[in-house]
Amino acid sequence: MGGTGCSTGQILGVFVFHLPPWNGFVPRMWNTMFYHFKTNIPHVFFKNYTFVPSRPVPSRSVPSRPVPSTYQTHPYGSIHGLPCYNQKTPTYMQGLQPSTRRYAHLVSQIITNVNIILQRAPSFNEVMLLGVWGSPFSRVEIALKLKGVKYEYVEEDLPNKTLRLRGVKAESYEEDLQNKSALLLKYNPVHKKVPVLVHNEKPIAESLVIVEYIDETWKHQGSPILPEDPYQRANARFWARFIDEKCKPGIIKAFFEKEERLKAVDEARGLLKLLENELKDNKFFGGETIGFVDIAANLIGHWLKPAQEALELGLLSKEKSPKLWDWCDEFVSVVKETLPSTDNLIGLILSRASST
Ligand SMILES: N[C@@H](CCC(=O)N[C@@H](CS)C(=O)NCC(=O)O)C(=O)O
Repeated sequence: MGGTGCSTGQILGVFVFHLPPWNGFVPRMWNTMFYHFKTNIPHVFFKNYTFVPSRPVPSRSVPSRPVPSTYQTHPYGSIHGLPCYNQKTPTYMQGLQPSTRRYAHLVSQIITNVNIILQRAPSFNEVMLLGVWGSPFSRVEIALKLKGVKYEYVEEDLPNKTLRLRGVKAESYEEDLQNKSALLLKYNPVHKKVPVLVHNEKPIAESLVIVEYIDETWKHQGSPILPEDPYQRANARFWARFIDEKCKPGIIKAFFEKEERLKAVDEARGLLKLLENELKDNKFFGGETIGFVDIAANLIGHWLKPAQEALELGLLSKEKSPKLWDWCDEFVSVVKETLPSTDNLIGLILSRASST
C-alpha cells in the first residue's frame, strides 16, 4: 500500500507503450494502467492526496513518558557484555566525520564502561604485599613504587627483629623466619618464603616473577621495567638470574664466611666485575632509566657499600669498578624512599655476622 516502488501496473504500462498504436489492445490497457496508477501511486497524480489505510493499523503501546536518551541502548549494542548507552554528541565531536565520530563515541563508551566496572568492584585493585624488613628481595616494593601502585604492606612478624635492627646478637634471620605466619603459609605453600604479592586474592611468589607481573599488569603506569625488544628482555632476565644465582650467594659468602673469607671476597669481586661490564656506558642497566636488572641488583646498589664498610671488607672499590660504584649512588638516589635506613641495615648485618 502506497509504496513508490515499481508496481505491476507500471511494469505492464512500460510494456504496453511499446505496442503498435492501432492495436485495440492499447485503450483497454490504458484503462487498466490508469486503474493501477490511481490505486497504487495516487500521490503522483493527485496533489494533497492523503493515504487512508484500508485495514486497521495494529495498535502499539506508547510509553507514557519517553525514555531519556541517555538510558536508551545504543545501536552498537553492548561492549564486552555491558550495555552501551546513548550519549549526546559532545560539542568537540560535532565537526568530525561520521566515521571518526562513531569511533570516538565507541572509545568514550569503553571508558564509561571501564569506570562502571571500577566503581562496581571496589576490590578490583586490591594489592597486598607480604614481606619482611631488610629483605634483599624488597625489590618488589621498588617495582610497585616505580609503577605508582597502591598496596598494603603486611610484615612477617619475626620475634628477634628489634634486637637484630640494633645490631644485637640474636637468633639468625633464617631461624626466625621459620615462624611462618598463617597468611604466608596460605599464599606461598610451596616455598613458604616472602615476598608474596596478593592481587585481588591471587598470590604470586618469587620476587623476580612478581616484578615481571607488576610490569605487565600496570603496563600503562610509570615507565616500563622490562624492555620491549625480545632479545633485550631475554638479556635482562639472564642478568637478573645471574645476580640471584651467582652474585647474591657470592656476596653473602664474602660477608659472612669465616674460614675462606679472602677466597670468597676474591670470587665476589670477579662476579661484580662481570656485572660492571654489562653496564657498558649506560647510567643504569636499563639504559637512561631504572629497569629489571637494576631492580634485581638492589642488594648490590643499596647494601654493598654500607655492609662492606661495617664488615671492613673491600669488595667494591671506586678505583677498580668505577661504573658499578657510580651506579650504586644513582640507584639509591632514585629509589631511596623505598629503601630501609642504612643504620638499621648495618645493625642487621652486624647482628648476623656475630651470630655466624
Ligand atoms: N627466591 C626467592 C627468595 C625469597 C627469600 O629467600 N626470602 C626469605 C626472606 S629474605 C625467606 O622468606 N626466607 C624464609 C625461609 O627461607 O624459610 C625470591 O626471589 O622471592
